[in-house]
Amino acid sequence: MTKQYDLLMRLLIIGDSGVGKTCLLCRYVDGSFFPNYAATIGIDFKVKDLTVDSKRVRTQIWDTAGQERFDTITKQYYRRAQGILLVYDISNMKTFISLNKWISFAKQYARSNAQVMVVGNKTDLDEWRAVTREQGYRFAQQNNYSFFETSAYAETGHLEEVFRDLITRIMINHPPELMSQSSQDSNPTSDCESEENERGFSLADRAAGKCCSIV
Ligand SMILES: Nc1nc2c(ncn2[C@@H]2O[C@H](COP(=O)(O)OP(=O)(O)OP(=O)(O)O)[C@@H](O)[C@H]2O)c(=O)[nH]1
Ligand SMILES: [Mg+2]
Repeated sequence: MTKQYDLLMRLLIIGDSGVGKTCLLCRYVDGSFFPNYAATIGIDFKVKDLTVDSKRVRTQIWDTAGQERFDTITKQYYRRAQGILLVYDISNMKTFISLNKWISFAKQYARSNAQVMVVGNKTDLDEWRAVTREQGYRFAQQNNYSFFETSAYAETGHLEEVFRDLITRIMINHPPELMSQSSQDSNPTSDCESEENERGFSLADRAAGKCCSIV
């Protein structure tokens, strides 16, 4: 059978509950925004294919629950990720301070060469901004991570740019053989065992291996 892609990458989205991780994923993959808040239960993923530097890249993007009660489950997914998006809400200082906790998890459980990007979300709420762009940038720089501000709500949130930057960094820092196709990779739903997210992915998506949730 013809290979559908050259490289498979696993990206992980982490950060406090409510910062907009699921909305960022939906905006990036489906181009839509859900204003009604439904906390992620456990972990979900979506798949997006794109071409970067003439390589067909399949990204499996894992969306974790930010609520502390799911930490034990979500930590199990750090190891498989080549890239991590560390998200905070620019209108909520507490979520920015929490990045220290998420970084310590990433350092403890992720691969040492995982590429990390700090993402300040909800720039459309600039009126209520609590974390300056400079603070976000400096924090990322101190940790040697890249930095973006964006908005899942606004269509001009530059999400394509955010993900392309992360994918390019991964391609530079990871040996290609670690991201080539394997039988397990081609059937990501084999990782899934249990209930659907409260937000509810369709059965068709699930059957196509495009999403799932694990509690
Ligand atoms: N104004 C604005 N609201 C946003 C944005 N992104 C997300 N939200 C809202 O923030 C709330 C939380 O969004 P989610 O994406 O569910 O948050 P989460 O980080 O996935 O939360 P958990 O699943 O609990 O970890 C929802 O009410 C969203 O509508 C944004 O860019 N701008
Ligand atoms: Mg969520």
